[in-house]
Amino acid sequence: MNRSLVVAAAQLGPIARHEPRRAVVDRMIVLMTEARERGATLVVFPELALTSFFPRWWMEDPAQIDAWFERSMPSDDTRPLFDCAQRLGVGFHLGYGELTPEGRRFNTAILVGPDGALLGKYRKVHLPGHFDHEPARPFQHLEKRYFEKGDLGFPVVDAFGGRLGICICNDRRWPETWRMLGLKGAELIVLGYNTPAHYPPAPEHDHLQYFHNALSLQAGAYQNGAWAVGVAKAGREEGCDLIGGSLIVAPTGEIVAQAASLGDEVITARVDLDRCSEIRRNIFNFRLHRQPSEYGLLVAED
Ligand code: CDT
Repeated sequence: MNRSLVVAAAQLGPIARHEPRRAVVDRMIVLMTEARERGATLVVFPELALTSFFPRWWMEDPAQIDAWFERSMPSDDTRPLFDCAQRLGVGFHLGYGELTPEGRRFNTAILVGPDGALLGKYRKVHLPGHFDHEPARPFQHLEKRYFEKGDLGFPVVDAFGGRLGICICNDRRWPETWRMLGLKGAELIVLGYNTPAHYPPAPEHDHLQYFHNALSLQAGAYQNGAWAVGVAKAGREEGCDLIGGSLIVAPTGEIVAQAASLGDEVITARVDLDRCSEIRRNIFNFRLHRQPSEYGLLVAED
């Protein structure tokens, strides 16, 4: 059985604070169409892809906060993206702010099949930033205020001829994320990110922001023998620079495709899922070489 597919990373450039979702969806449809023309059957969009990266703003009014979230998926605004995917016969990954019927807020990503079916959902576990207003910062990073920690664990989904895993942005920096997905057999791990180029608590690392992104994806992919696709929301968004450089990484840790702009851009790569075994049968043969009896501290609470 041929287990290869063309995967697209559909990077989005900046989204203005008052840009309507429908306008963003139109941009996404253009990218999805180009991806399909280039042979893709899976298109990966960024984290919180439908809006500006709102955790940069302090907000107190619950109604104002809720306005950044989706109460249903698809919605009137997002249905054209689902319709386009079905028409083109492509699946996609989409990150968005989820408001549940119980009023809970999550930083969520879904995987949708070429027939429009919801294949999987993930809610971000590692929420970076801070809870309180910190006016000394040039911009806020209030994910801890606006989102609850995800409650779905690290699910994997059997789809597209293989096993897929999802994580979101800051999750990619944590080896535990990758290993959880790797232990579950994920062969293709998709993720979106919004990463400011300036990190106010440690500005001496600003020049390393892109390096740390690539480092995390390359190490995570290699150490678990999985393909990885990381997709940026990029460019100067409401005065805040976000790194770009969306990338597709092979199980060997090699970058096989990389975005060159800070705007809307599609990159593609042919992903042969059988290549995961190059790593998993050898250097990272978990069954043969892992030593879990020595790793207890990794799951200790303190
Ligand atoms: N969206 C997101 O998780 N961004 C963080 C920014 C750094 S922490 C303030 C990231 O890990 O890229």
